Amino acid sequence: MATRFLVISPTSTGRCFFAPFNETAGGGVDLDPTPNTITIVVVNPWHNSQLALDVNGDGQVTEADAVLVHGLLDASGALPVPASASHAPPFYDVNDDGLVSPADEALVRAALPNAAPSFHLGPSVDATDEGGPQGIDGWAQSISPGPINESGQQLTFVVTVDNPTLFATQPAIDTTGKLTFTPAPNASGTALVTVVLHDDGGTANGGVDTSQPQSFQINVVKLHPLHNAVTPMDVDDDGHVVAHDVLGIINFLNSRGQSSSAAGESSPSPFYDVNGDGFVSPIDALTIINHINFIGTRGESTAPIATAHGELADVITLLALDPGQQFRPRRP
Ligand SMILES: [Ca+2]
Ligand SMILES: [Ca+2]
Ligand SMILES: [Ca+2]
Ligand SMILES: [Ca+2]
Repeated sequence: MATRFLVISPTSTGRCFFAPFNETAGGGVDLDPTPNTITIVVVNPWHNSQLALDVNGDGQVTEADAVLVHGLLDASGALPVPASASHAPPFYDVNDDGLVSPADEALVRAALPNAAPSFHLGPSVDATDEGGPQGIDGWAQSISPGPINESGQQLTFVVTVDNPTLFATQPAIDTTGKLTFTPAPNASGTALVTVVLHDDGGTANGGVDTSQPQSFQINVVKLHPLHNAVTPMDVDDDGHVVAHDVLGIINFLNSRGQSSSAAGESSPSPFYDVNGDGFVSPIDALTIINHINFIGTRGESTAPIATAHGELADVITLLALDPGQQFRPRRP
């Protein structure tokens, strides 16, 4: 129930008029000119005087009430309550100002509990262990904090991975939906990545600030099987480049042949393919030998040089004479 105060001055004829709510002045009712001030009580037919936020009159304040108001709004911004309106739902004019405007929708939405954010995942992703940092713009789509009145909420993707060893930098998704991660060199396998989206709208009054989880896969393929993508000459991946790394290659060649394809190897290590050409050959052994010799002559290495193992001289001599020759180095 709205109360309107209307000041009326008598006309020159001694008669005056007033206009009912939302009607054009002049079409009203004759009044006795004696009083010069009257109070007119007007009922706003599009205002729910019992529960102002309950637009559809069902006794509850829900998203449906906001949707009703939103559906009546247009580019004009504010629609006057029609004079012909009857006092029945929907009661669009929440703030009882005689207009249906975005302010009415905002009042309803402000009273609603926080709606869960939502998004759509992109497809599974393939990468190689040597691919370096990966970035896929717009990978997550339809990122929303909820209804339009929650557009100011801050969003955060929370990403968990069941196989974190596959990554040098763990997968992450920013608020634009860009997916980033860096595969770990030498890694291979599949990670199941689970994603939820949080907003900062809170959980008061039954609100929900977290989306349902969604999952996708990142498949990491080792680009060069049997090749150490981190330290190519460290065949056994023990952190040192020494004669034992050479011997690993020699033994592999003796058992498998002079030049063996690295493709199809089920085990990613030892890393016999030093030069990463897809084959294990005497060249791979020579690469390490030359390196050890070079470091040794420069006197720069404090690493355990191969000569300490006693086999290096044999390897150097035989491979230098004939890189294609088969031989079995002497065991200590
Ligand atoms: Ca209004
Ligand atoms: Ca929300
Ligand atoms: Ca090593
Ligand atoms: Ca090779």
